[in-house]
Amino acid sequence: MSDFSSLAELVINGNYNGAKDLTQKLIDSGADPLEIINQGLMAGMDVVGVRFKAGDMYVPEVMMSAKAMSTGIELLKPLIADSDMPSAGKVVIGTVKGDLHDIGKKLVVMMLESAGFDVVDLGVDIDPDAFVNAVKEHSPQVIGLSALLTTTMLSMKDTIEALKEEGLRDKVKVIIGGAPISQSFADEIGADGYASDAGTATELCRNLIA
Ligand code: B1M
Repeated sequence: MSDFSSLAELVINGNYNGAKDLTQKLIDSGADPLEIINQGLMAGMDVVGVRFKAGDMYVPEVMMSAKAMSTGIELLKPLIADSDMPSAGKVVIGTVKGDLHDIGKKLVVMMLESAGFDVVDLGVDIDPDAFVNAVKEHSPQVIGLSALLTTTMLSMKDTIEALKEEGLRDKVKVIIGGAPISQSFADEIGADGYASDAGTATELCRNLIA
C-alpha cells in the first residue's frame, strides 16, 4: 500500500494522530502538498462520504474522520500558496429562522470543507434577509438551508422568495436538507436540490457547480 493510500485509510478510520504523523512524514520526504491533499486526505474523505450515505458509518465516526482530515490540512496549509489551495467552490449555509438545530448542518459543513469547498456558516435561526445579505457579501455559487422542524421548513420558501425579490435567484443555487425535508418539498418551493445527508449534499454541490 502506498503512503497516500495509507493516509486515506487513516482518515477513513478517524486516526487523527496517525494522519498527522504520516502527513508530516510525507512533507518531510518532499511529497507535493496538493498530492497529499488530493490522493491522501481527500481520497479518504470521499470514501467516508460514500459509507456515511450508505449507513455504513455513523455521525461520531464521520466527525473523527473530519478531525483527521483537518489535522493533516493544518500542517499543509502553510506550504500552499492561497491561490494554489484547491477550492471546489463557495457555499453559504445556515439553519433557517426559528430553528436551533445544527448538529446535522455542522456535519454538512465538515464534509463540504473536507471536499475542498469554502464554506461560510451563518449559524442557526437565520432569517431570509440575513441569507440574502450573505449572498450579496460572499457571492457563493450555492446556498444551503437546513431545517429540522416541520414548523420552520416554510422559512426555506420565504428565503427563496426573498432571493427572488432581490433579483439574486438566478445568481445562486439553493439546496435544502434536514430530517423533515424531501425532494417533493424541494420541487414544491423551487429549490435547486435536496440532499438527505452530508455526503449527498457534497455530491449535489459538486454537480450543481460543475
Ligand atoms: Co429537537 N426536535 N427540538 N432538539 N431534536 C427533533 C428534530 C424532533 C424530531 C424530536 C422529536 O420530537 N422526535 C422534533 C421535531 C418534530 C417536528 O417538527 N417534526 C424536535 C423538537 C419538537 C424540538 C423542540 C421544539 C422541543 C421543545 O423545545 N419542545 C425544540 C426546538 C428548538 C428550536 O429549534 N427552536 C428542540 C430543541 C432541540 C435541542 C436544542 C435540545 C437539540 C438540538 C441541539 C443542536 O442541534 N445543537 C435537539 C435535538 C438534538 C433533536 C434530535 C434528538 C436530534 C437532531 C440531530 O441532531 N440529529 C431530533 C430527533 C431526531 O432526529 N432523532 C430532534 C443528528 C443529525 C446528524 O441529523 O440533523 O437530521 P440531522 O442531519 C442530517 C440530515 O438531515 C442532513 O444531513 C445531516 C447529516 O447526515 N441535513 C442536511 C441536515 N441539514 C442539511 C442541510 C443540507 C443537506 C442535508 O443542505 C443544506
